[in-house]
Amino acid sequence: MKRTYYLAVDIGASSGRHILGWIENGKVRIEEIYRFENRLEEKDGHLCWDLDRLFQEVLKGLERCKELDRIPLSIGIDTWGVDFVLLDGAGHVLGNSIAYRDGRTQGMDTEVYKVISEEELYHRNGIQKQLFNSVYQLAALQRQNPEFLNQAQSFLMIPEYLNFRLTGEKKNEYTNATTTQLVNAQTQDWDEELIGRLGLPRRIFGKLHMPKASVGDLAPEIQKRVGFNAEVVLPATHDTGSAVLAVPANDDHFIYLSSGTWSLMGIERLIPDCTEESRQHNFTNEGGYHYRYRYLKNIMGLWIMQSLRKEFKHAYSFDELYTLAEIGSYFPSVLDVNDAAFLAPKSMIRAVQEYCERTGQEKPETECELLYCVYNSLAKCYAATVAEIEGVTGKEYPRIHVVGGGCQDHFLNKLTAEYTGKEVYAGPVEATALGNLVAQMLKSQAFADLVEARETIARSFNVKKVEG
Ligand code: ADP
Ligand code: LRH
Repeated sequence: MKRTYYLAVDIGASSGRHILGWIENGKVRIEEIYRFENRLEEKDGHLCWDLDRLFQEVLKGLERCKELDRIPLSIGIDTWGVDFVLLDGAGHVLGNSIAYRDGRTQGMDTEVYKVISEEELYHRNGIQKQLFNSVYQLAALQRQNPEFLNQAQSFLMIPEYLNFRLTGEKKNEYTNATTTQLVNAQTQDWDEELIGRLGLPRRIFGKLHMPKASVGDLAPEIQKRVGFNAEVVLPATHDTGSAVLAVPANDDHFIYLSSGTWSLMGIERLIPDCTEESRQHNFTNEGGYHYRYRYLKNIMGLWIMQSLRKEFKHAYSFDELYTLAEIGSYFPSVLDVNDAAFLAPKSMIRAVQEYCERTGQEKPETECELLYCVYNSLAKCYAATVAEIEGVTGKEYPRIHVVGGGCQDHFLNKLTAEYTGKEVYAGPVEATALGNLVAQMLKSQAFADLVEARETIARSFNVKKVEG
């Protein structure tokens, strides 16, 4: 029987991948057909994404489909949230594609709170305060490059921009739009009043489309280059939204941990919680598939490990890293992993050491000490977050489902099980791409609903219980 293929292009902060998915004998099958690196680059004194290179990588992955003679019915792109580009009337990007870790938003919270209090902002959209949220990036643009906002005709998040390059169509998508902090949690649409009060040009924010909406066919010149046509479809274009779609469980007795460059830990809810208590805990209510909400916290995550590894003299394997961390397990100092010092330091080693000095703790000197210190601190933060979720919801959650690249980290999984006292399940690794595929499969009615899709995922992938 001829297979129907779907293609997920999932681009994270550290790597991007093209994953083909199909359904066979009642199971979802996936195959990675292309992978590429993603990284921050310094340009004109700012940390930026190279979107032209990323777009070329997207095309190379499409060409691979043709080489393999596996032409997808549809294509969906997801990426990290909060970052965006402004386009002028001719569709050209205005300025550099500055990334969320750049320092341009320093002090922008104070500027925004002159117009709207921090409390009211949260009560309107329920999005956790992160100084890199698009609302603060836009405030930075208003002050540093007002000409771009004056010229801008469209505001596109990164996946939307890549879709535009593929199809010529500009379509804004709901799940990623919620990460801007400009979408009202009750109306699930752009908060026009807030946008007006902030003095942002209303014209740049287009109609919000939900996952499963069509973007359009590949543009003729793209079809010529890649050798086929396919419909570009909107998944939950925010990667975390896609990842949580593919958590292999249908009950509500678990906490998920989407583990990659960031650790996103939380639960799914049908009603947002924009209360003052929730704000004080800095939980977010990101918009999800079918108007579900992801009630979660951002934890600095494996970014700290990625950055340490880049500075180490040897390119250790993951098994070697676990051995080194184990050797360092006597080391007592604990980091607040969410401290701003770890967001984009010049040297992560120095940032960790300086944090320990600043907080009167012993300074890690060896790779073993550094690794254990970070692992231990991350797992402690997971345990504290679990306690906060249980405190705020008044519910107990017996299980944690870890998904994403980081779910392969045996050392961290073991510590997480130990410190939280919960049953920890690891997998699927490619949850984000899977969630992206699920939205496409739901669109083509390969699944009746999300419950069926999640059941099928649970059946299709080897989800391992972590021994604590
Ligand atoms: P993102 O999408 O944010 O770029 P991923 O979900 O791809 O991130 O996860 C990347 C992280 O997963 C890496 O930084 C690394 O910490 C972890 N990881 C990847 N492969 C492995 C592995 N084989 N063993 C342990 N950890 C891994
Ligand atoms: C994870 C993620 C997260 C955002 C961050 C910018 O990749 O999308 O949900 O907060 O990147």
